[in-house]
Amino acid sequence: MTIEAYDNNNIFGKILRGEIPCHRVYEDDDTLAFMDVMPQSPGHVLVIPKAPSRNILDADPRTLSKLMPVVQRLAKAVKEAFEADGITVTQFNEPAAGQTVFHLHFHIVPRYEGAALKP
Ligand code: DGP
Repeated sequence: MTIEAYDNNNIFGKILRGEIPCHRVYEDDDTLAFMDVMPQSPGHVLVIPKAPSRNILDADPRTLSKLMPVVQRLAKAVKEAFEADGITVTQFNEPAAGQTVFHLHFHIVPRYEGAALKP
């Protein structure tokens, strides 16, 4: 299977370059987190590496090693801030798996007992 090359023109690349706005909730040298514009639940956050990875299939393990502790930290913070009963962390790779923006990202989605996600 061949993975397409990273394309700088994806929307999260534009957010990283400051070409389009976002509601940022966390940033460090390697990572940016911001609110999803189409939240599946209030408090839906996206966490992305600053390194140019299309998805997890082409990501450098060093990129992932910096990203995952932030995903964990933000999952805990979002759970507390939104008083969620649980947190779903999802991540999609390639169109067949539901990826629509081709810069690696993790979804952090607050979940509540008995509540379905928005489609
Ligand atoms: P995925 O299917 O995993 O590739 O989801 C991409 C997510 O990105 C989706 O939940 C909507 C979100 N999204 C798309 N465009 C923008 C944008 O311009 N700003 C923000 N904050 N989120 C976006």
